[in-house]
Amino acid sequence: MTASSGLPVRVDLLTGHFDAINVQHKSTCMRDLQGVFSDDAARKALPEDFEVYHVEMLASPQQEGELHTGTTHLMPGKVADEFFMTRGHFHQRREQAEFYFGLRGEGILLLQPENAPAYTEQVFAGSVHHIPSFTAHRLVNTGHDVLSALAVWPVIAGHDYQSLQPDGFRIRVFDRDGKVSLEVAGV
Ligand code: M6P
Ligand code: ZN
Repeated sequence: MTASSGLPVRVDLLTGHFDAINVQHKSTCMRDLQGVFSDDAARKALPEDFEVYHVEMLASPQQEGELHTGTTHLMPGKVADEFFMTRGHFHQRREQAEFYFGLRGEGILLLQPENAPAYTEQVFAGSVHHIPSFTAHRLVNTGHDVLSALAVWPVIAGHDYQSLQPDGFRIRVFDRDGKVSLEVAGV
């Protein structure tokens, strides 16, 4: 792969870190995740500047037909008994799909189609995930180490966080006495 600068780009497949110029970074801290975890009081009690995850992205041409490439690094940890997770989103352009590739750590990908029950896939080094169109997606770190996953998605896809409110994803992932427990929200 070649950056638009003409310089070569390298990704460390053990970590997902890019070695390229113009890598963009987006950090998501505890303060940014209001209403995401089932126990928001427990979230508020944690340090607000704790970085729950960050995304590093290659620079992509911003035009229809092009693709974004990025790696999400999600820390291990819990808010009360609920494992750390990304905010999760539908694509604004619902018909646009995405691929995730697990690189390190252990986790779960939550997938929630618009008009069908939610389901999950195990994420691990080497796992491959097709996120279909019309399907919201969220990463959950159920392990003790950083969970990193490479993602590729259309630049026109966009993020729609609002449509998951107020109920969020219908599956939540908890640590119950040391066991990973998938629980249907609101039951
Ligand atoms: C992946 C991609 C990005 C997304 C990021 C963090 O890298 O799906 O589009 O932004 O994960 O997820 P979220 O936007 O839900 O916080
Ligand atoms: Zn997406």
